[in-house]
Amino acid sequence: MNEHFPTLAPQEYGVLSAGTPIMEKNLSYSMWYQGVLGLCYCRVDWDAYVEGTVRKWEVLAAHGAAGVLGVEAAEGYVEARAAGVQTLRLTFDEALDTATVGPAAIGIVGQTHGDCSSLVSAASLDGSGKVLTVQLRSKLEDGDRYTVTVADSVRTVGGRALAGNRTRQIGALAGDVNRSGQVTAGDLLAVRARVGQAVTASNAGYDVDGSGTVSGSDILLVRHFLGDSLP
Ligand SMILES: [Ca+2]
Ligand SMILES: [Ca+2]
Repeated sequence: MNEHFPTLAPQEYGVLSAGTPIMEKNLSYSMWYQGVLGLCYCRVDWDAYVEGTVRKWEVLAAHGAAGVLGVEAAEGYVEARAAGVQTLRLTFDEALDTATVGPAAIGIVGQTHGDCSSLVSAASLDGSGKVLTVQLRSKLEDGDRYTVTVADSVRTVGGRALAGNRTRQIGALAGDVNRSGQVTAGDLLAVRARVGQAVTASNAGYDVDGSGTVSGSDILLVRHFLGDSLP
């Protein structure tokens, strides 16, 4: 950048000061800084546009006749369904290079259970190349917080490294439907308030037993987990 916008040495500043009216001098400096700032903004916007990032993390589980439903997992999400965390779906904003994607591309480390990456049995892209489904041999042990990481070896179809955050912290605590980190009476009440609702992706977390309906069975199951908590 200095090649195109050389920093003025003090003596050059003096020459400019001596030969230029004060208003004009201030204007020239203002335009210089605006130009540099403009270039910085262009660079930031360009990166956000061209580099692949994970746009959505979801945990999938079966819900009877309602089918397999994904619940979006924001940072710190807690999976409350008894099926636990066994299938993840990551949506990217760019198609990934299939050759760089596989079970080894996903790392999972539990706060108390340590490295669980060997549980990943498959990581496969859909036809668009943007949706990655991660399958585990068995669900993650209940009662722990896990950090899921997409390896930095994953590349987009264009050969670029991923940008942005490649990790997500996900807790596994059956019955913690309000994601407080503990299974309490509050979770029982939250399920009770939804009894009878048709199960969709927006309320699937309350169908704790995965039956496809929110019912008294889910309340009983949450009661079974009362007192459980995350580390
Ligand atoms: Ca709770
Ligand atoms: Ca149910």
